[in-house]
Order: sequence, then structure tokens, then C-alpha cells
Amino acid sequence: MRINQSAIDQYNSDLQASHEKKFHYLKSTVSQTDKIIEHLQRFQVAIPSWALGAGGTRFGRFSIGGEPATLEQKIEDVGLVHKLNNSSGAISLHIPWDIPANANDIKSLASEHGLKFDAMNSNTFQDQANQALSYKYGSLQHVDKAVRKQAIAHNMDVIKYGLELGSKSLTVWLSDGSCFPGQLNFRKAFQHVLESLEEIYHVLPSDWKLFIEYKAFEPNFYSMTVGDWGQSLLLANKLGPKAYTLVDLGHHLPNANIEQIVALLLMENKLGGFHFNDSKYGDDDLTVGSIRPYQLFLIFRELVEGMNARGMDHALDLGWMIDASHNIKDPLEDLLQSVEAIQIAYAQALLVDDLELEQARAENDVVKAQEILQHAFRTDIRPLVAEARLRNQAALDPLGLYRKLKVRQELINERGTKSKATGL
Ligand code: RM4
Ligand code: MN
Ligand code: MN
Repeated sequence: MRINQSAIDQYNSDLQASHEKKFHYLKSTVSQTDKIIEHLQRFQVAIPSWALGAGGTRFGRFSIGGEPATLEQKIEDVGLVHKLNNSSGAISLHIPWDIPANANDIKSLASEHGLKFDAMNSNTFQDQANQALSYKYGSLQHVDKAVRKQAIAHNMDVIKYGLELGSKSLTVWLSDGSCFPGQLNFRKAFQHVLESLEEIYHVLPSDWKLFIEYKAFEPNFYSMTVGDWGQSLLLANKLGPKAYTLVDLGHHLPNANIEQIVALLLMENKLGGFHFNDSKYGDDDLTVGSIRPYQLFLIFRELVEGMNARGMDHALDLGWMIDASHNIKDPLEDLLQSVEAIQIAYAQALLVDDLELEQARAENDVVKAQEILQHAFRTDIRPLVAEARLRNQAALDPLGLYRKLKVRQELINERGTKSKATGL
């Protein structure tokens, strides 16, 4: 299914009058609206290929219907999201789930939809049917060199696929770790991961980035060999300038101060990528902003301020991606909600007056500093986000139009109720 521009234009003209009212009111109360809108217009968040079908838990999986069963269909689905919001112009692939049979065809299909290829993801956390050696006891950390070699070779293959598609980064997330005390020699495990990553880094093209994603627990429940930002940063620093830490919001121990982590990684020029989601308990992979919107805003505040301090381009210099899983919702609806939540937090972060905040800090005016942040967070910035979409020829209300066009039903008609997306 494809959405015509005329359907978007028609929908927008129906909503125009009510939008104008809200937008003009906001414009009269907030300064620098045009600058914020320009930032929003450029900002793109990549969609992972594995978030387009039903996720599940170890207890069950409930199909959504019309799931994309092929890489082509996954690209089509991201194309639908991007057509509606013009802010999801990239797809992130997971190998071997998304091996392209013909890279050129896949590339041209993606560009028809206005999509680029974001980070490539390797998978050494599952055994594949034709695989010689098992990752049951880890991959890059494994005590057996032959297993490490197999996992290194897989990452090199992923880079090759990425090169064919025009990707510029590799994300390595390892499930390596241990489930019981005594199982692992921590130092040896870490050292093996480092040596393995060194081999991968060695073949990484000079204009590529290597993102090292950490995770505190799951699937290993006693130790994770890349368990926190310290371990990831240690690896990135030892590897060199092409290696960066990747922060996934769901990969921390409860109540971690993620905004502080982000600030320091940016300061060290070692923040490379970002995976958005939300959680209440663990790696819940829920809709961005659905549980802790204030935390999301505070994180964005550090991102914006930290990127400005380094003269970084907000839209291009970090890898932005949603990493969510959909157990009960239509994934495409959830992704539209997540992108919107990201844009809201970003716009609110852009509202904050840096000089005023610094002044309050210099005077130890704790109340003022807190007020400045809370004022931005409590400003209903949604008309600005909608205006950015309007100026980008996207839908004023993407979710509203998605429902009006009955996109899911259309996808079910095309693909059936039983089609199943590969991935998690
Ligand atoms: C992990 C992690 C990675 C993703 C896999 C599918 O928990 O978030 O980014 O590649 O899930
Ligand atoms: Mn992730
Ligand atoms: Mn995760």
C-alpha cells in the first residue's frame, strides 16, 4: 500500500483552520518558533526492521495481521510511517533477519520511499539453523577461540551487506555474559570481547562508526560483559575514534540517571547512537514517552545542550533510532506515537534558554533552574511539531490519517492475517 500526497493534502486542508488557531496562539507565547520548526523539519529518527511485527514475551505472541513478511514489505511499512510524518527517513536492518537478496533492488526500493539505511545490526545472540558453533555461552567473549572467530566473521559479513546498501555504521549488541556466579572470568571475558572487537574495528571502513550498545541484564542475569556505559566507553576508548557508545533507554538498572550519562558521553565525544523506548521495570521496549516523559525531556535537554557545546549537527551527528517492541499494539501506530513523543521532547528541549539556566546555576538559584526546565516541559508544544510536518508536506495528524485511511486493514487485505515478520 502507498499513501498519495493528495490524501495528505486533503486531510491537512480539513484540519487547517483548527491547526492555525493553536499554532498562532503558541507563536504569540513562545520565542524562536521558526528556528525550532526548522530543527524539527530536519530531524529524522530511524525505524528498526524488527519493530514492524508483533513482538512477544516468553509466554506468548499475538499476531497483529498484515505483518511484513519480507524485507521489501518492511521497507514499505517504514515508507508508510515516513510518508505520514516525514520524520522517519531511515531503516535499520538486523542481519541475518534482513539479508538483501539483491542489494541494488533493495536500495532503489528504499529510495523510492525516501529512506536511507541506518546502522546495521549483527546478531550473535541466537543460533541460526546453518550455524556451525553455538552462542549458548557467548559469542565475542567465548572461551573457545573458534566461536569468537565465527562471531567476528558474522560482524564482518554485516559490514559487507551494509556497504552494499550505503549504511555508515555497525551496532554491536552482545548478549554475552553469565547467568551464575563462578561461570565466567570477568577479566578474560572482557578481554576477549575487546580483542574480537579490535578485529572487527580493523575492517570497519574509515567513514563508518562502530556503536557499542550496553545492557545491564537479560538474557544473562548475573553479569553482562558489556553491562553499562562504563564498560562500553572503556571498549570505545581502547578501540579508537571510530568507536562510540550507544545508549538504549531501556538498558539501565532501575532509576539510573540517564541524562547524566548522556551529558558525560557527549562531553567525551563518545556518544554515537541512541535507541529510544520507554520502560517501567526493565527492557520493556514500550512507546517512547509513555511512562516517563519528563525523563525523556531531561535527556533531550542534555543532548541538545551537549551537542551545541560541541558544535554538532543535531540531525546528522548522532544515530537516532527507535528500538521498541509491540506486543499488543499495531506497530505502525506505536511508531507514529513514538516519533511524535521524540519530537515533542526535542522541541521542548529547544525551548530552554541556556543563558538563563546558566545564570540561575551560577547564582545557586535552585528554584529558578528547576522552574526553567519545568516551564519548557509543561508548554504544549504540539502545534509546533504539527506545523513542522505541515511545512514538510506530511500529515498534520499522522495517526489520525493512518486510521482514516484504514492502513492496517489494507495491509491485512494485501498480506493476510497470518503473515509473520522475522525478528524478535
Ligand atoms: C536488544 C538491543 C538491541 C537489539 C535487540 C533486538 O535488547 O536493544 O539494540 O538489536 O534487542
Ligand atoms: Mn537497542
Ligand atoms: Mn533492548
